[in-house]
Amino acid sequence: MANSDQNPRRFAKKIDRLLEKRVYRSRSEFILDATRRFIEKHARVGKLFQPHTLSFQNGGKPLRAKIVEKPKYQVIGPLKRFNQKYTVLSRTSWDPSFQRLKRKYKKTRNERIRKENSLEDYALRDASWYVANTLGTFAGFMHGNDGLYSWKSLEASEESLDSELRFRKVKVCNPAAMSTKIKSAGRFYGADLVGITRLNEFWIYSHSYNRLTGQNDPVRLSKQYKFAIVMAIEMDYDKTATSDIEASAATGLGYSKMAFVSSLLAQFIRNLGYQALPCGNDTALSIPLAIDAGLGELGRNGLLITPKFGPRVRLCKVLTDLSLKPDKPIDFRVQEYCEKCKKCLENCPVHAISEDKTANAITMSNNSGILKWPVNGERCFGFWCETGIDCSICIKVCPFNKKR
Ligand code: B12
Ligand code: SF4
Ligand code: SF4
Repeated sequence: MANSDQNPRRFAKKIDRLLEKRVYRSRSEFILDATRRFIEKHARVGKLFQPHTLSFQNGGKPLRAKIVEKPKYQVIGPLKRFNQKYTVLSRTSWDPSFQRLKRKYKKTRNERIRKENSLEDYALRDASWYVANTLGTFAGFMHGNDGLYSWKSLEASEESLDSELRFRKVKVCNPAAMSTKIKSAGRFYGADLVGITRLNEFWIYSHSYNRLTGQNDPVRLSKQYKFAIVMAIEMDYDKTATSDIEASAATGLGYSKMAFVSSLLAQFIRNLGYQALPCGNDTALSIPLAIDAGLGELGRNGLLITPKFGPRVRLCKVLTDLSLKPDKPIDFRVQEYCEKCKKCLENCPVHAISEDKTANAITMSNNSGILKWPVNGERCFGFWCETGIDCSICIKVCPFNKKR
């Protein structure tokens, strides 16, 4: 906090003046806001992230996260919104070339259960996906706006003693203070990192795809949804390090937590009188939203790299019309580090990760217009089907993936 705030009497008077002016409604609101400003100030000079980045030496200098005005990715253009129908996962339900792979996946999985005696591992793994696969509509792998990801509250207000709450809309005089509250609620519900960005419409899917019905409807979001609250959920370090059935259990638990955390945060916002759309993998591209919200940078492995957990996180988001103060992107020299490192490229068993950057799509499942190391999702998914389990090698081997 500023020097003048270090004298307790002057600090108390300052709060009183601000309360009189109605800048803040309570002392705790002021303190929360001052804490937020303190964190921002120190993150800007690179102090806060130092413990997590110290071990990454670049010519002897420790890498530090700086807050920057613009995200570090390069838009070459033209940008076009991506149709969810063309993701590898959607293609498993309509593209004939994926049918053999799907059969292979099931066969290998059954064989592994029989021959490797891995029934218990798969049992643990499948159970960790339970919330995602039932209440979370496959964690929004398909369409959104369903189950826990419903865009309206599922609570029957007439049955709730607390329903009065819904008739009072909270006035937002200070979007920064509201952002602090939203972030602290997100963490309270279980998110490990929370960031806020203005919603860039290019990251919204042009069409959603329902893998059960084959429906491919345009995504038409009202302009009122100006902000995305992006949340990262850490996945278990030791389980991810197996990069096998146990790693998939960590992934599944992440998916179940996504449905839980995003639906609770959306309900909190609705209780304040605003609209909130909880999203898993549906509706929008999570990685560019997370980068815009200051959670990290894009790595060569095609994943969001965070200063605290590296790429070992799952992402979900809540889109809202609540007035918030967006965060700024960060730079901790991931792109520069990836130029030399190449560990993900060297360890990917099917060479799905690229040597060179391009802004062109390398398969029908890539978007174009952004300069990045493209990932061949067809090869990646093909490997999962060969092994009967999804893969996490490019998370495991990344030097930014550190045990806390
Ligand atoms: C479909 C999908 C896949 C497909 C591949 C993508 C494809 N081509 O279809 C398959 C099933 C193979 C897959 C694999 C994996 N996935 Co995946 N996947 C998705 C999903 C559901 C949709 C992404 C999409 O639409 N891709 C199609 C086009 C856009 O792909 P693309 O052009 O190659 O672009 C990729 C990146 O460059 C980036 N991106 C896209 N546009 C832009 C724009 C800018 C400016 C930037 C900077 C980046 C960026 O996002 C895309 C991610 O696939 C997202 C969730 C979501 N809604 O974002 C999770 C997601 C990206 N996957 C995730 C993960 C972790 C994985 C795996 C490690 C598997 C695992 N163990 O969980 C591997 C890693 C593969 C890799 N190295 O990229 C996480 C990433 C978390 C993180 N730290 O970033 C996400 C966000 C899911 C989640 N809930 O957390 N995935
Ligand atoms: S998840 Fe595995 S197969 Fe897919 S890109 Fe990463 S290392 Fe390669
Ligand atoms: S393994 Fe190396 S090259 Fe790949 S994303 Fe991590 S730091 Fe970048």
